[in-house]
Amino acid sequence: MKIKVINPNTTSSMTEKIGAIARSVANPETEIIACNPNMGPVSIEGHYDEALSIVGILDEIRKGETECIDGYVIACFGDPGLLAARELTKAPVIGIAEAAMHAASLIATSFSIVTTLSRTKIIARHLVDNYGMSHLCRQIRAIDLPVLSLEADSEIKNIILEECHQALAEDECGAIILGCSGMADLTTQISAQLGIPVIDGVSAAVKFVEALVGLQLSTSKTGDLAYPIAKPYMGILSSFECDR
Ligand code: 2AL
Repeated sequence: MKIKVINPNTTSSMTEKIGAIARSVANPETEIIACNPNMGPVSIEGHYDEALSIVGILDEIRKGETECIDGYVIACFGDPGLLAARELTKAPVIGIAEAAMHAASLIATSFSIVTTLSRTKIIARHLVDNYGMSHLCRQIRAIDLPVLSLEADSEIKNIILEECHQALAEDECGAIILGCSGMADLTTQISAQLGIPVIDGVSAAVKFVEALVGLQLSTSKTGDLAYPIAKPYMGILSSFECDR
């Protein structure tokens, strides 16, 4: 099985980290293809970044359809472009926020999210509400450091760990979700120190894709997730025209 893990930002060091985590949890016979678009923001930290990252994500899904990909992971905690991506393919497409929240809901009756900048908390809140997880989500916390500091600053691990300790002490949460794909490599260490489940959405999404493919379940092409309606696309988006 081939799973394409798309880091929607254009920072290749993050893509490599995400790919390594995905490979570490994937079944031995699963091939992980980690990639990032060649256009778009270096990190996704707001609605504008998200909106413009989606074009690159959809381009990677479109290419994936010629690469015999069995399933896709969108590895940004805002799950940008998730439903649009599902329109382009029959293969399962899983966002890391939805994967993390669904995984948390199966092993705990409450969770808190620890993310990067405060301004991204509203994006996580919208997703929590959209996914019907409001009754489980105790708190959305931010370390107030940018996404790319996760690449540059080794001290940041301690800041995230401290925020997770506070979540455990103050939120009455049964699990913690790390709300950025750049934190994917920290779950084991933080979970061991806190003694509660700490969930990384990249790993959860890979395992959900494997499960869905194993169950021979594909994205429904009935209704709103049907392939996009063929029509002209103008200007710089003309190559995104769908002709099915
Ligand atoms: C993210 C993420 O997962 N990747 C990125 O560039 N921005 N989301 C976040 N809340 O930090």
